[in-house]
Amino acid sequence: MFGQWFRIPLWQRVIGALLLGIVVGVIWGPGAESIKWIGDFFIKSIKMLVVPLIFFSIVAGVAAIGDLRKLGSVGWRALLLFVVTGQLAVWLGLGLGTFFAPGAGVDTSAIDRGPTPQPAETSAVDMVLSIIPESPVQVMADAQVLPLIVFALLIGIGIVMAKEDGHPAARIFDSGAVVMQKVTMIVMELTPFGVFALMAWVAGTLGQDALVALAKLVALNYVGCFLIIGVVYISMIRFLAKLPIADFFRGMVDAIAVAYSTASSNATLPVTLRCTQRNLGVSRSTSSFVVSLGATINMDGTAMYLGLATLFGAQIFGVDLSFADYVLISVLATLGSVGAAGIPGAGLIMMALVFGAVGVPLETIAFVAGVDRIMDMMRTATNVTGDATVTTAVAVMTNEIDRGEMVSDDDV
Ligand code: DAS
Repeated sequence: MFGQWFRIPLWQRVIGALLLGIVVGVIWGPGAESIKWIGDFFIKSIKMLVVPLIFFSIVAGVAAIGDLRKLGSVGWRALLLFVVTGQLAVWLGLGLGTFFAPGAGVDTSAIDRGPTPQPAETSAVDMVLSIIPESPVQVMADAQVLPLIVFALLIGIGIVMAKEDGHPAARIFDSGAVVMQKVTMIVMELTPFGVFALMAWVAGTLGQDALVALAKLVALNYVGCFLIIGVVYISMIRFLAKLPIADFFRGMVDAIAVAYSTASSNATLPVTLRCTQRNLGVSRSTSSFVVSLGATINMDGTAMYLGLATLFGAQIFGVDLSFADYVLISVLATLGSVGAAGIPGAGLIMMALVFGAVGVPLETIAFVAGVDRIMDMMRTATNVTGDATVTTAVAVMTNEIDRGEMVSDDDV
C-alpha cells in the first residue's frame, strides 16, 4: 500500500487531493476549518525552507555566473537575455494581475490573519539602509529576506572575485543548494495532504467566490505563460536566432513535455541538453553552460507568477500597492526567480520572499497552495522553453550552432 502510494506520480496525487478537498469542503462547510492545521503544517514546512534555500541557491547561482568571463561573448549575451526576459515576464504578470484583478471581491474576513505586517512608512533612506544586513545571522533568524538576498549576492560576488581561492566555497554552496533541493523534495511529499486540507478549508470556509478566484489565478498563470512563449520567445527565435519556429518547437517538444509533467527544471535538464544539442544543433559547450545556468537562474514563468500572485494576495486581503511597491515586486520577483531552485514548488516557496516586503499576508500562500502544482507545471514548461530559447539565440549570435543538425520536416 505504502509503496503503491509513491508509485503514483506526485502531480496526480496532488490533483486528486485538490479535487477531493474541494468536494469535502463543499459538503463539510465551515467545519472543514478543523483540518486546516494539516495545511498549516505543510505551509510551515515550506516557510522553513525559505531562508536556507534562498541563501544557498543565490550564492551558488551568482558563483556559477562567475564562469561567464570564461565564455566571454556567450556569457554576457546569456545573462543580458536572462535579465531582459525576466523583467518582461514579471511586468506581464503585474499587468495581468492589475487588469484582470483575480483576487477582487473575495471575502477573507474569516481568515485569522494574525498581526497584519503593515510596512512602516519609511523614507527612501531608511529603505536603502534596511536592506543592509547589519547582522547576517539575525537577518536569517528573522527571515528578513531582502537583506538576506543582499548578503547572498555579496557572498556570491566575493566567491567570483576570489577566483581559485573561492572555488572551495563555491563547491560548498553548490553542494548546499543541492542538499536544500533534496530537503525541499522531501517537504513536497507533504503536498497532497496539505492541498487536501487547504482546499477543504477554502471551499468550506470561504465558499464559491474563493474557488472562482483561484480558478481565475490558474487561468491567468497559463495566459501569462503562453504570452511569454508566444510573444517573447517566438520573437527571439524568429529575429535573434533566425530559426523556423516549427523546427524549434519540434526539437524541444520532449523537454517541454517532461518539464510540464515533472514541474522540475532540474529533472528536465538532461532532456533539455539533449534537445538543444541533438535537435537544434547547439554546440555542447554553449548548451552545457547556458542551459545549466538558465535552469538555475532563468525562470521567466516563475517571475511572471510571482508578480501575478503578489497582486492576487493584495487583492484578496485588501492591501493597496503603490507604483513603488510594483517596482519592488519586480525586483524581488526577479531575485526570487533567480533564487528559486528548479524543483517542484519552488515558486510557492519564493512567494514568501515577495509578500513580506510589500505587506501582503503570508496566509495567501495557504490560500493558493492547493492549486499551485497545476500552475507550477506550466511555469516549469515556460522556464525550460526560455532556457532553450536563450541558449539557441546566443548560439546563433556566437556561431556555436550547426544548422545541419537541426531537426526539420523531412526528419519526421
Ligand atoms: N518548479 C519550478 C521549476 O522547476 C518552477 C516554479 O516552481 O515556479 O522551474
